[in-house]
Amino acid sequence: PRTQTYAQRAAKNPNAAARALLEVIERKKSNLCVSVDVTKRDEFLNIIDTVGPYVCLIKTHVDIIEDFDLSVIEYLKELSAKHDFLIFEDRKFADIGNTVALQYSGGVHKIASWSHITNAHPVPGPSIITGLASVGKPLGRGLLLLAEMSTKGSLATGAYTEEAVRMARAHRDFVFGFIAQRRMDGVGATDTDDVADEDFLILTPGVGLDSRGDAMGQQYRTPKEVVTESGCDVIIVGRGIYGKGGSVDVQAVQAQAERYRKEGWAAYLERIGQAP
Ligand code: UP6
Repeated sequence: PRTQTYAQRAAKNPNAAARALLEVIERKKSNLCVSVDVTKRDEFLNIIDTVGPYVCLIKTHVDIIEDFDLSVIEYLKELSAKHDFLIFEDRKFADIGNTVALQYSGGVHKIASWSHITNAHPVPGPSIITGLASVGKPLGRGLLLLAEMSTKGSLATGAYTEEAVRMARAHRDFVFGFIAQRRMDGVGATDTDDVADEDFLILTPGVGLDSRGDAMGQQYRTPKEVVTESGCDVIIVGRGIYGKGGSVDVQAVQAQAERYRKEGWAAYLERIGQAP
């Protein structure tokens, strides 16, 4: 996968959500996912409408929106159709199967009904995948496991990361990739595992061009470090695009989105050995 094009990988991927993501990446020449971590619905929708043309994916934390109601989701879905991007609710599920199935399908947010992709911590073991798949698989959704984190002192390393990859390998009908900092092809595989045509997508947060971190343990790397050197597939950028939040300076946000899109795409072309 490291040296194949997104289009080549789309053609072979058995997971519908992964295929859809790879196809939109190729169509828009964008491996940029913007993480829209703001607390007011108007600002949330305004940023998404502004960055929409430049992204393959919008990542949300809907539970931080203060004035949330389901009309926010209706607008979000309209913007997804208007600008041609997928939606990823970064819910980081972490409970027993029965509870995560309820959290995924119900509550105020009804995540499964609108989010093409969501994610989970592997800490409870394989039952978390079974629980989420019972809701998401019939809807054609896809799941990412958090195999690593971008934060200083993260405990998701070594044997934990390897176990996460083994869990995913055993559930490739629903799990199509990882939140991680590097490629995971063949990680933790034994001699009997068939990993030859394994293609897990790697979506990577902790990306910034102007800063190496924040005051709360976040660590940033550049698109080149993430995509060219570590072989990741999608760069996830939040504050690097819209700063501290507040009022949205449309032109500045647009310029940052195009800047990160360009950097991410150039890093990919370099990785697959094509000159930009
Ligand atoms: N995120 C990380 N690191 C991880 C997993 N997820 O930063 O290992 C998420 C955060 C945030 C976004 O929850 O929404 O990615 C990063 O935002 P930033 O670019 O503003 O730091």
